[in-house]
Amino acid sequence: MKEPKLEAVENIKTNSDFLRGGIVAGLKNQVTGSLAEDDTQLTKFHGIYQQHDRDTVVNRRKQKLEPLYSFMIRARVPGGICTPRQWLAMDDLAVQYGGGSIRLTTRQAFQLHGVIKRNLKTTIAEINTSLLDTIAACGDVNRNVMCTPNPNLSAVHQQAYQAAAAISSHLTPQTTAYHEIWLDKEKVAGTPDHEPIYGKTYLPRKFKIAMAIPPTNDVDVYAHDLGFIAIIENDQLIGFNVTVGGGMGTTHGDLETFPLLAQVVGFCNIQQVTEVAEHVVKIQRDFGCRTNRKHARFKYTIDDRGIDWFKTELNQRLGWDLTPEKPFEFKTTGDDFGWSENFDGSWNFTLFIQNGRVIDTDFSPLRSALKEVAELNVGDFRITANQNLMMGQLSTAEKELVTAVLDKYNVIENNSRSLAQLNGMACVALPTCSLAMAEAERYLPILLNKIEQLQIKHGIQDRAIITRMTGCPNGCARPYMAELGFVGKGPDKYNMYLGGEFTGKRLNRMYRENIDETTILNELDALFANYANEGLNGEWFGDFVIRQGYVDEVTHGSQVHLPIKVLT
Ligand code: SRM
Ligand code: SF4
Repeated sequence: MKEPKLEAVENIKTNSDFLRGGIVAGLKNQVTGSLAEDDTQLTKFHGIYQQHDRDTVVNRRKQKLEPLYSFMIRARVPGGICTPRQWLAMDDLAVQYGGGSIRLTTRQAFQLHGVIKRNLKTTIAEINTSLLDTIAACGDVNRNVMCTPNPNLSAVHQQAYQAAAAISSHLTPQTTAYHEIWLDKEKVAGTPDHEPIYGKTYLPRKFKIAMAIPPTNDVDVYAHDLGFIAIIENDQLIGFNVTVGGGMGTTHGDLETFPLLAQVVGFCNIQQVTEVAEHVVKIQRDFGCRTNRKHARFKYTIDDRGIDWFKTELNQRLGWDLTPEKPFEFKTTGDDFGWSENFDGSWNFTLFIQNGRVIDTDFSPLRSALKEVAELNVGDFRITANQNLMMGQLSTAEKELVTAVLDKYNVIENNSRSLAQLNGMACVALPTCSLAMAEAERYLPILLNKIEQLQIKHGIQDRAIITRMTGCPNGCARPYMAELGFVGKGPDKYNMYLGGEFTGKRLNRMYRENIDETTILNELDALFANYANEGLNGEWFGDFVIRQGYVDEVTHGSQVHLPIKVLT
């Protein structure tokens, strides 16, 4: 039988000389604001996406101009924690090169948008000067390792965070290409590149790891290729339950693609975490599909071969067995806003940042406020997996200083938004994302205001409903985990999903396809009326819609896009 053809990206990686390709020459080419197609695949491994402004593309075409190319840079922040000085560095770069805006991502990282080619190298170099980096923020490698950022249980958090940082550093590509291209480091003659974990074709697809600290599942651990759930006994971290095989990305109309929830496969102790991560990654390197990128995520490797195959393979490679999983309980996926006190008497303040966009507007000088907080140089900054920001580890005196700045700029008001807004999350989508089919970041706040009005109408404004929107089915705001999900289908049209679980344990299911705002609001009006009348005390919306039969519970991700049960 003829061997299936490898995906083109596989050849690009193989022939790239460990991720160098023609990037250096492309950066020097001043004729175009873009890079060569093959190189745009490679720059992803360096944390850079070529984009163009989709708002202006038609007009520029009429003027016979090439699209307005620029680059999105993603900086890795393991566990989402950075210093005030690093925040200031990102702020400065955002003002100089990134249109005055910093984007906090759903994976606790920074993104700068709109960086033009001639500023790319300087921006990357300056990010590195601040001791952050961008390598492996994107590409077919392990990405930013997430970790619940809340330091309430300080000792446990510190250990879990250290484990997340250790995994991140252990799985970082070893090629020196990044340092040569962006930091002008000389390649040492006679030392060939070597990728001990990835090999020269890296992974078949992106790979994502999260560490959750119960009772908070803010990182949506079940949406990840590999997850670690901290097991705490007598206030001590004793190790982690290991989860594998989660992921969100799908393609409209292609039922071979679907989101999947990760499954728990056992328990390991703290010292074993990095070893487990390495072997899981190597299993995906060796068995992941390289002939179809739509089938190349680890979730399909596991789904195709079965969880028992995976456990045997992992235990064999480790040379020891994971022990049985230990009990734990998640209570929420959300953030606790406002001040909270740590067990050692220090303080954290969590600020709602709408869809992670840090920018000064006529209504709110948010960027300036956070810059001034960073200039105090106290505590640390923690990006949450819900795109919000925590200012952590502040003494009582520092708490007063931070409060004064937040008050001065009136941004503390952010936290008084409605529950609808506070529990909403949207991906970037238009105008920068080349894959967006509909608005998300720019539209969700508008829709949520209307949803809030419906909640008020039915007297359920005190019920938190996890609502997420993405501009396409790739799932960047993890919409298939939401109690109420919207996925862009075309301009102003969305598929609507119902029935995710408040603590992130269940996928939702498509309820209506390709609907506009009026239909969305009509549907919700009826649903909310029923929820107000028939909802049980304390019953989450996602549980209610399943109990009431609006959608059947999803037991395998392949059902997410199947027609719902027909209502009588
Ligand atoms: Fe994502 C691609 C933005 C989290 C699944 N994602 C993209 C790109 C780079 C579009 C592209 O390939 O050209 C988007 C850039 C938009 C822009 O203009 O900034 C993009 N993804 C984002 C961010 C910024 C969304 C946000 O609003 O915060 C998140 C950055 C995370 C980070 O810091 O690393 C982001 N993306 C996610 C998540 C959520 C997560 O990881 O927890 C997912 C779903 C989980 C998963 O991976 O299964 C996700 N992004 C995707 C996919 C679908 C992958 C798949 O398995 O099919 C794509 C498309 C692709 O890879 O081909 C994609
Ligand atoms: Fe772009 Fe789609 Fe991701 Fe949104 S979900 S950022 S539209 S790739």
